[in-house]
Amino acid sequence: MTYAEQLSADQARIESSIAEYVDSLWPFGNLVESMSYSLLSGGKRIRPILTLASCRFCGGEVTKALSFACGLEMIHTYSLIHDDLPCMDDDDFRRGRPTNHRVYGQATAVLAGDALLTSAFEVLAKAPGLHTDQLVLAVRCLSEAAGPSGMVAGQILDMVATDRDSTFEQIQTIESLKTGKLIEAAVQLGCIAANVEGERMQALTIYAQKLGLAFQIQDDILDYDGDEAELGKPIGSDAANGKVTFVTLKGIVGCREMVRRLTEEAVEEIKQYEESGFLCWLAEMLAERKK
Ligand code: GRG
Repeated sequence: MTYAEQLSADQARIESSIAEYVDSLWPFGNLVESMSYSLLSGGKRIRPILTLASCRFCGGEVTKALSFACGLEMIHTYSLIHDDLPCMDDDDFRRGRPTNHRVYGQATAVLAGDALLTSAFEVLAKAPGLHTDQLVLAVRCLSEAAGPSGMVAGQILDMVATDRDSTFEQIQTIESLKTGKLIEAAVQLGCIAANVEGERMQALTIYAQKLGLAFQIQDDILDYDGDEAELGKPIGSDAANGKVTFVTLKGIVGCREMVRRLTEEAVEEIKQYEESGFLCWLAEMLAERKK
């Protein structure tokens, strides 16, 4: 199987597992419809793909990592729904479609996000085929990454960083929390599912830190000069909001260089391992992404 085929197969696994979970819910009002609208709307599934790939890299059975992967994607989806709300970024489009609150209204969008955040931990705690210790470790890993010392901390720092004098280090700190922590958790959840710690988990965590930063810089590049049709949302929102980004601090050429360097460093961290092929390929692919 080629790496591209493996990626498609894993994406299909994730889609059907998420769809199965949503189908199992009792459709109170339009809550489940609103959750499904954002959960099953063409996301790239990068984070759950990383979880499955890390589990494989550690010699684990990928089916054992599937619930962790889906729970993580639920957290990511909740964060996007809430981030798009009028009280936050006030965005009208995501993935080429109206944002959740534009379709279902703000109150339902808030509840859909809340429900996904809660469902994520339900799905983790019920992951089949794993020891209770692994389930507890996974819940701990994801709650630390998503909560007030992780993604939510990054979001509040981003909200208050209206200062046009923000430095590169300040922006890097915000992004490593807001975007980076879930990407780190993605690989760590794969290790936990495979019951592997130590050197491999450490190498994967550094790989994820580099990858996460490159991913965010690429996001800023795409907001500056991406293709709106391909991205599924208007570009230039950072500039319109007067946001300090990696592009305003380092310029487009500087940002492209940083993405290249960070990708090389990420690959360098894991390439000594025979099983690293897919993860190295994925890092290269993300550096070239257009959406
Ligand atoms: C509201 C608590 C709370 C947190 C929001 C992650 C986040 C924090 C906001 C998302 C805003 C944003 C555009 C961040 C930049 C990087 C990023 C996370 C992009 C979206 O992730 P992708 O590209 O999205 O993986 P898809 O659509 O593929 O799922």
